[in-house]
Amino acid sequence: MPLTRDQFPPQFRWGSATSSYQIEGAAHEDGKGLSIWDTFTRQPGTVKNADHGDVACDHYHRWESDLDLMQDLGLDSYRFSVSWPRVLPWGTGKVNAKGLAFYDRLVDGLLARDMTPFVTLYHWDLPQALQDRGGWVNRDTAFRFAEYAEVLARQLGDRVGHWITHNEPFCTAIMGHQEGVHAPGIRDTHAALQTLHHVYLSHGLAVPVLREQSRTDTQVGITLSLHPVYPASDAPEDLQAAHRHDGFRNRWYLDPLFGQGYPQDTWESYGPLVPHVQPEDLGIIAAPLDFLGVNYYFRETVKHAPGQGHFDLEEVHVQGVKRTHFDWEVYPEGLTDLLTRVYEDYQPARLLITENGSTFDDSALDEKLMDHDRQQFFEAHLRECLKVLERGIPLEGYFAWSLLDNFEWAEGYDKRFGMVHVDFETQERRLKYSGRWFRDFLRVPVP
Ligand code: IFM
Repeated sequence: MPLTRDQFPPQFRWGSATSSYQIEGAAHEDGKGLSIWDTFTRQPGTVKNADHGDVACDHYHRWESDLDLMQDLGLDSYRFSVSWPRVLPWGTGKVNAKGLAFYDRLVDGLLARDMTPFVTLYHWDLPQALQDRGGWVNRDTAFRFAEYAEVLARQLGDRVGHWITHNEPFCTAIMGHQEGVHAPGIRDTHAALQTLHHVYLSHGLAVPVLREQSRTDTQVGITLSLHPVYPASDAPEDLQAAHRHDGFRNRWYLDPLFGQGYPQDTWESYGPLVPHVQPEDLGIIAAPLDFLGVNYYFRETVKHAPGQGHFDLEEVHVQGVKRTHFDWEVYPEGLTDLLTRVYEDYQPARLLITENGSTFDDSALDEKLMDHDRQQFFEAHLRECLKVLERGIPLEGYFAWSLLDNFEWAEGYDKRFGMVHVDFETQERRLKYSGRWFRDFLRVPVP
C-alpha cells in the first residue's frame, strides 16, 4: 500500500532538524565567542580531513533561502539549535546582542512562513570559556546553563512554544568525555558520568525557567539518542548482556528524567566511577516534561563477553543486513520496538522523533541526485511511525535529519545526511531525490 500523508493525524508535525555548529558557519562573526568545537577541530587528528565548521553551510548568511527551501518542501516545523557562545561569548555575563538578534530573525522568519520553531539550547557547542573552567565536569556549568536558558526565553519566549534543553546527552558525556572522539576530547569514564549528571542537573534547572519566561502554552522537552538493544541469541547470558547494555545505552538516560534515579544495576557495574550526586539533584532532574524527543538511527545487538568493558559484553556486527555509509544497520522495525518500550516503561506525555535519517555515499550520484537508499530509509521509518500510532502511542511528529548535508562532527563533511545536497565549494543547494520524494509526500492535501 502506498504511503501517504493523510494516513497520519492531521496535526502530526513534519519538520527537519539541524544544529548550530553543523550548519551556521560565521564562527568568528558578530561577536561570537569560541565554542569547544572551534577549539577541538583545530587539534590535529580529531576530525577527518581536518574539516571544521568555520563556514559549514554558511546558514548564518543564507538562513532566509534555507527557510524558503523548507517551506517549499512543505515542512511545518523546524528544529534548530542555538549556539551558546554566539549569544553569550563568555558563557555567562554579557549578552552578545548581535548573536541573539540572529535567532530573533530566524524565529520571525519561521513564523512568517507558518513554520513552528523547536529550539534546542545545547547541541554540543559549549562556550570554550566555560570549558576553561572545567566544562560540564564542573557543577557550576549547570547553573550557567540555567542563566543562558533565561536569556533565550526572555528574548524568544513570546514566540517560541517548544524548547529542547539538550540534544543527545549520551554523546555529550560518552563521546565527548569517555571516548574522546568529540569535543572536548576527554577520555575518562568518571568525567563522562559526572558530565552527564551535570548536564541533567542543568536540564532540570532550565525546565522551570523556560516555562516561566515563555508563553503560557510552552512545551519543554529533551532529546535523547536511544537504541533498542537485542541479544545475539536466546541464551540466558546474552539476554542478560542485552539488559546490561540497555542500562548503559538507554536506562541511564531515561530513568533519572522520569523520577527513577540512576538504574541500580548499571550504577553497580560502574563501581567507583559513578558520579557525585547531591541529595537534591535527582528531584531537580525529574522536572516534569511536556514531551520526550527521540533520535533513532539504528539498533544494537550484543552478546555476553566476560571481561569486556564495564558490562561484560560486546557488540555483534549482524551479517547480511543493509548498512549506511556510517556502517549503521538499517533496522526500521527498531523504531516501533523502541517507542513502544519507552512509552510502556515511562509514559511520556508526548513523543516526537526529533531526528531520523541516514548517510549514504552520494559521491557517485549523477545530476539528478537519485539517492534511492535515503528515500527508502525515510519511507520505511515513516511506515513504522504509522505502526506506532496504531498502537495508541502519542507520537506527535517526525523531524528528518537533516535538511542539509552538513558538518558531521568527527567525520567532517565526508558523511552526508541531507535531503538537500550542498556543494561546499559554492554553497549551492540542490534537492536530492529523497527531498523531492518528501516534498511530494507532504503535498497530499491534509483533510
Ligand atoms: O549529525 C548528528 C547530530 O548532530 C546528532 N544526532 C546524530 C546525527 C547523525 O550522526
